[in-house]
Amino acid sequence: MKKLSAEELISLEEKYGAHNYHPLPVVLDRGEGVYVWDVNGKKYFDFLSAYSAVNQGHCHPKIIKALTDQSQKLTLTSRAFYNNQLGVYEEYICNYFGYEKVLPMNTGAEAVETAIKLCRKWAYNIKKIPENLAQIVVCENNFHGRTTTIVSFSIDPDAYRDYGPYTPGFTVIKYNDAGELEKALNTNPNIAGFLVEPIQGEAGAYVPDDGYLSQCYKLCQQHKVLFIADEVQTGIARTGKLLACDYENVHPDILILGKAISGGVYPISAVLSSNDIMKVFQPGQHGSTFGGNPVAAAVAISALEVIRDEDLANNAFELGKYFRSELGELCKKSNIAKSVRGKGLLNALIINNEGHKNLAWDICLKLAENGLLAKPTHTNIIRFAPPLVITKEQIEECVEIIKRTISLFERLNK
Ligand code: IF1
Repeated sequence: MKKLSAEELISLEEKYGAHNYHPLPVVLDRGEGVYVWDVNGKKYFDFLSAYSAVNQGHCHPKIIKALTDQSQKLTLTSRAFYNNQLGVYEEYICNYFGYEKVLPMNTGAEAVETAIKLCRKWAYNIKKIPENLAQIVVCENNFHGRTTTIVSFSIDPDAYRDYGPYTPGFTVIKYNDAGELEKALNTNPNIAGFLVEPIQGEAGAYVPDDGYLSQCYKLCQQHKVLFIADEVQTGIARTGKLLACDYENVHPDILILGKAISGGVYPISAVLSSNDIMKVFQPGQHGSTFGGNPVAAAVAISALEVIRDEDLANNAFELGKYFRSELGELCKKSNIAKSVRGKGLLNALIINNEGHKNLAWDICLKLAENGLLAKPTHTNIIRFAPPLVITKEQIEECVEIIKRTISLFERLNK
């Protein structure tokens, strides 16, 4: 079979794929650790990590071994029968994160949906909120996935417009303002849960003030409201701790994980909680054909082992500090780079795009040319989130690439 060129491969997607994405014009065919290679053999640092799914690095040999070994033995039984991997995984992940029960799903959005259903059922069965009156409080600028219920409480028109009628039962409040949550809790007795991202990813690695999460957690406890953390993006060592909530010693009533549970090898998500909460789901009341399949179970155990064996949370913590301090220096001298924010290796550079609306996109094109892949969000923000296996030497090289690339735009802008 003839090898297709990058242009040919892009035009196939253009012609046959739905146009719900606008990718950088780079066609990848191989990945290893922090690197990916395009079809022409050009090598790049991956500073997106598939939106923080590839925390363990591309094609980590240990995770790939778990995948290939298990996939040759048994791939899927459905949950109509037991399999010899699931229970072992359930015990492993519960102990790993300090929970009593897990409910396995596949994608992040499914896990969020699961958490919403769990919270509502708990509200009616345990908290005794009158039927159909349960409210879940969510935050402005949230991103929790793409299903119809989840987009019902998005405030981004691209995410929700023309997808109505919308699922009711959600109250949107300002992020990073515990007083807003307190007000909501004091005015409505039917609040069942508070669903929050510990750091807002889509909003551009927007980090709330210290104390915000722990205050919200305390308020939830006082009002018998479930604190539900969406750590799909922030979890699994990305922010320099195993969970972003660990920074404030918050132990969510419901914890939602996805992406890096598999190291980007397989779609795996999970909802973790206590016996008392999870017991509201009885047989037949929730499920998934693929959730908890033997391949997923084997892959997830090995992906979580890699996080621990390679001490990736600490690496993300240390190298994240270094990265922000270097980019902070750049911002002091630059008329393009305004500020840098983030935690661990979930970071964003804010760009001054006045008079050059597509500046963040153009910088990303230039970064790619210079061997580093990153993706803009909102026209003026560039996300920098490399695999957590990156070394000090590698990240130094990346800082140089970023500085050199930004400097090209300084000259043009003057
Ligand atoms: C896309 C953003 C990142 C998430 C949180 C649930 C989900 C996500 C906190 C749903 C997914 C992704 C999806 C991806 C882009 C991406 C994203 F820019 F849209 F916000 F990472 F920053 N909770 N985030 O971040 O997980 O169902 O996708 O497995 O292309 O939509 P999913």
